[in-house]
Amino acid sequence: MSDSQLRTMGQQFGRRSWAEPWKIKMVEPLRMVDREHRERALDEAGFNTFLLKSEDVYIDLLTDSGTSAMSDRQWAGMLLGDEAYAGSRNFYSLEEAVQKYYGYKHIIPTHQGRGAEHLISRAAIKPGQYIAGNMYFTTTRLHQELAGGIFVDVIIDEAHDPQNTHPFKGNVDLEKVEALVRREGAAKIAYISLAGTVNMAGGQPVSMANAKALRAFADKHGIKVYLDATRMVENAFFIQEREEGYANRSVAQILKEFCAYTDGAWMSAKKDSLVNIGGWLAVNDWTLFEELRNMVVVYEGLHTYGGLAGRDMEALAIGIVESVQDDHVRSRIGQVRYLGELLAHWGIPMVLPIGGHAIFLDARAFYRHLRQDQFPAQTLAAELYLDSGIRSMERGIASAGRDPKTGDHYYPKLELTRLTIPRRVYTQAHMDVVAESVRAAYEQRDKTRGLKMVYEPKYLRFFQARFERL
Ligand code: P71
Repeated sequence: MSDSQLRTMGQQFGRRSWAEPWKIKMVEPLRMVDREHRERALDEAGFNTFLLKSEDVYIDLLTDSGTSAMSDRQWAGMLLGDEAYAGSRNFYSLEEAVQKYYGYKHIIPTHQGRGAEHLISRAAIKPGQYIAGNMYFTTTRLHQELAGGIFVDVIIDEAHDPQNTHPFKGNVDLEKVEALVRREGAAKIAYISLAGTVNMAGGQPVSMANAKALRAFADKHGIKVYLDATRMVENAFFIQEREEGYANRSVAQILKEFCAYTDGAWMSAKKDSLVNIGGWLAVNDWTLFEELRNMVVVYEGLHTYGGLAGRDMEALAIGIVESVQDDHVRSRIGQVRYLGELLAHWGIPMVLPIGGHAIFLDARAFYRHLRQDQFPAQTLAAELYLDSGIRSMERGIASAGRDPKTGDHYYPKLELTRLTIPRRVYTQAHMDVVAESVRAAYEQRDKTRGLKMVYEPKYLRFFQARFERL
């Protein structure tokens, strides 16, 4: 071998290179627009990346939700759609896949995650009750609050510190739950809301030991545990990688064991399960299931389609099987890690350890001269778009919204800009372009001005809020 300076990624990391366990058979051309066009587009979008037209975006890292590439098998499944109003055979494929891989008894399809959140929140929360959760998620907490519940964050403190490298930063702090139970009494706790790879913490996993301990705690007090299974497959990969005793268990085995410590789950299948639309709700208790099955016909559709077409349910059933393959998860998280390692190597501030679905840039550390109510993370999202047409998402003060009691902004500890990687969509070369753009924004950080909010909708304001430069 010559002593050329060019080295593969694997060589740079001192290992053999790996590659994706698939090849590309259909492509979607991307449109590249110039800086002047981007300035106009961003202005028209009120500096909110949610309001950009997808056509004006080059590399779209807004979300990993519903943005995955389906496989040839899934597309073939679309043609097997049984579009009967009732009892579609695709519902039974879906039910079987959820039972087999997640292990719950009774399944209700929903159009996406928040459809399921709506139903479980209404059925399981009495007004005035508390929900203890390992960090809030926007739609989850909103549905809990709309049902009259009060959300209490019980994630470990490490999760709020971007630099802390705890391997399971998604863990529940049992002492915090215990304190809540002592203060309010177990009857005032509607349930424990446990999420896999906690989104707002940076895609950070929960350990199996924590899930087990939580189960024991919940049993002692007669409290239910419901799981947000949206990215639970990715969580299972981290357990395989990091937790003693799991290195030789498959992702599928770990997933099923973890779910067994919970009483039910809701799912946005648009993430782990590799589909563009879909969700479900699953519980083991028959009485609760009957209530949910009754409610789904009011809000989503009949209990054998829940707002989905037959073809969507088939693609989802196949997506579940593909999603739990070890090779798939390893390369999916490996791509996120590739981008993260480049950025970390260049000293870019971000949440560590690198999470499952995204890189979360620490916007507070980018823009030390901006106050949090000058929207640092929103500013960084705008700057990245201007630099290269990359679309990211604010996950800071704009996303956190306002305290319903006082009307003040919530001031979350984490002020992050998320670069979310869709599954099976972009290549390593795309990741290189993204990394260089982040570096360019970082180099400009001292010259960057913040934003002010000039329009604020009442619910989930970050979706439609508008901003102007200060
Ligand atoms: C994400 C999304 C989609 C989203 C939602 C709200 C604001 C911005 C983007 C959705 C989730 C999620 C978790 C852990 C439930 C949902 C709702 N995430 N739980 O990260 O991450 O599911 O979108 O299918 O209704 O971009 P839904």
